[in-house]
Amino acid sequence: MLKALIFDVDGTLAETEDLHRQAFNRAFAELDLPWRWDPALYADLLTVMGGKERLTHYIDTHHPGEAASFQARAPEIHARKTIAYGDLIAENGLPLRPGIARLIGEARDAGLRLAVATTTSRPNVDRLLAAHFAASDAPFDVIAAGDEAERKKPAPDVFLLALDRLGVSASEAVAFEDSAAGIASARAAGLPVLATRSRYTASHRLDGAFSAVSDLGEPGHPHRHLAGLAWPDNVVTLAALQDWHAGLR
Ligand code: XBP
Ligand code: MG
Repeated sequence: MLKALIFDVDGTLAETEDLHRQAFNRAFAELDLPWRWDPALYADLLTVMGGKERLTHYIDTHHPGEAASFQARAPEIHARKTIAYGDLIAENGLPLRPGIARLIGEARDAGLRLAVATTTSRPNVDRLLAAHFAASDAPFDVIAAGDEAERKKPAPDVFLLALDRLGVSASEAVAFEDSAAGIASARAAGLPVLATRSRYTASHRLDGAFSAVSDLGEPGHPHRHLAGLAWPDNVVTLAALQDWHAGLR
């Protein structure tokens, strides 16, 4: 029986990655670092999951001669980036992706448990959710984020942590992801994965997902089906998810 839905955050709940990019650039400017990540460079850097890890990868690959001094500052730069991200979320009122609020509501009405399993830092999750849900109506029973998991995606750690905290098995849940690394992480945790491709994962292979779509869709605003299982009226509903999941046994 389907007991829980587990959502990735960046690129899945909302198209947040470009705000992360802008937050890095804002932190670089505030710290007088002559660096600027344009969308093309950021898309390349996104192969490294985790903002701290992404920053140190950038320093090692783009500023090897000064790596020692800059690496020492990486925690400070990333902390400043996280503050900038929170400001950008407040400034931009970033919408949730199509179908996210609807499916979350359907799941809650049906008594399913909801979790987040993300590589991003916990403050970033809190700020995004606070922009869309009242504190008294927070939808997620479990949030597994950032450095709580020993290894970043594509390791399964953060999804295993979410399952443990939910108290359900992988066979009782479905994961939602937007990236190749996220799909690999959820699959390594034994979870079936529904992939909703995002702007920064346009070139990603979504192999491993049992269904890949442009987004969850809304009544009257059908998604584009990309691969795998197709959905009635091109809208992912809880009822359709439950029907598919019941057929797995
Ligand atoms: C996406 C990530 C994160 C964000 C940046 O996480 O890889 O690193 O890009 O956030 P997910 P931080 O898709 O798993 O939500 O700087 O806080 O890492
Ligand atoms: Mg993601």
